[in-house]
Amino acid sequence: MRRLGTTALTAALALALTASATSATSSAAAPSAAPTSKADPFDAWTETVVDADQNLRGLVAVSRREAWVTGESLTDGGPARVYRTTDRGETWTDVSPDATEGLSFRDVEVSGGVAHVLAIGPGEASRIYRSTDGGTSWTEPFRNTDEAAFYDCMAFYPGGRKGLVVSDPVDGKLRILSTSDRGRTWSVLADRGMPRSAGEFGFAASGDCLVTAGKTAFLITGGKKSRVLRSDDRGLTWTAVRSGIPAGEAAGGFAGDFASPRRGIAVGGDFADPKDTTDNVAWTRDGRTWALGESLTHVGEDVSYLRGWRHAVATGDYDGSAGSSLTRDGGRTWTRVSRLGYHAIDCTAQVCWAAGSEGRVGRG
Ligand SMILES: [Ca+2]
Ligand SMILES: [Ca+2]
Repeated sequence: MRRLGTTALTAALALALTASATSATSSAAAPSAAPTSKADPFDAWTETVVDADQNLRGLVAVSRREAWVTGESLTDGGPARVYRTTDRGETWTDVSPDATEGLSFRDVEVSGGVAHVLAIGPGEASRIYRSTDGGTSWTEPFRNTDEAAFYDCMAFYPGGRKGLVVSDPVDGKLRILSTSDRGRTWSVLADRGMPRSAGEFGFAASGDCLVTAGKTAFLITGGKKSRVLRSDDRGLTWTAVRSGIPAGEAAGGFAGDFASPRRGIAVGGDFADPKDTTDNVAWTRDGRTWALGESLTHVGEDVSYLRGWRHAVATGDYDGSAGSSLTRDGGRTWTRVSRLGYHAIDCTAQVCWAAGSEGRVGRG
């Protein structure tokens, strides 16, 4: 029964996340650039609207030139879309699979030349699409048939051969789906090495509630417990510690990023009260213990390191709580650098990309 409750709660949250996009502030161009501080690798967004009917929560930055974004339609029953640019965001090509009406594409990964898109939701709404030709054609190597499962986030290990997807708890434990063949086939891992997680789940806010660094995978959770789970054996066994970000029905850690298996940042907040940003950042220097950083002044839906471990950008945009902030000290302190907020952010060594409400994409 608990697992039904959890599924319903998360499904409800997913709907809430979709609905909120319609009430988001309409897009506006980034304020004209202030004089650039050479010390900071990020200072402002340049924004374009790729498809105003899509709430974009999936994003992968492949390079300075190439990025992919994925979303869900703001029109009832409309198709979920996938867009790709290979010219620094000047043009975006619709590379969506067929028959995606009503789906929510909340995560995309490109690794080793293969693209993977995760559709989230209860039962058969959770699916994975795969393309080896840049989105020209797609296969569907996984469709969930377990009504108790609700997949949230996907991550691949370096090289792209092995990858994991996490589902909200089934029988009281987070469920892990695994591939060892570049996403051609997926199988559910045994849950013996997973701690119990009643009422704890991942948030499908930005596709980064599950992330990897080297051979280590991390899960950032919220709900009844707000924790970071760590696996050093490809998802078979996990250890859990509290992140310090406050737990709550729609609160906790929403996403994380790691510069290495030791250095990471988690961000979050409360989707039920997004203006309450108390203690919504945590950081680690050993990959095992977490300390709270200075709180962001906006909800934290995603975070991405830039170069090295000191600089990272956190962003979020939910129900009037929006902005982007830069840390220069690995997550301890933060400076808000833009009033523009997005659901997802991903930075390469040279550039940050962001994806958000009403088809807005930022580059900076
Ligand atoms: Ca992901
Ligand atoms: Ca991201």
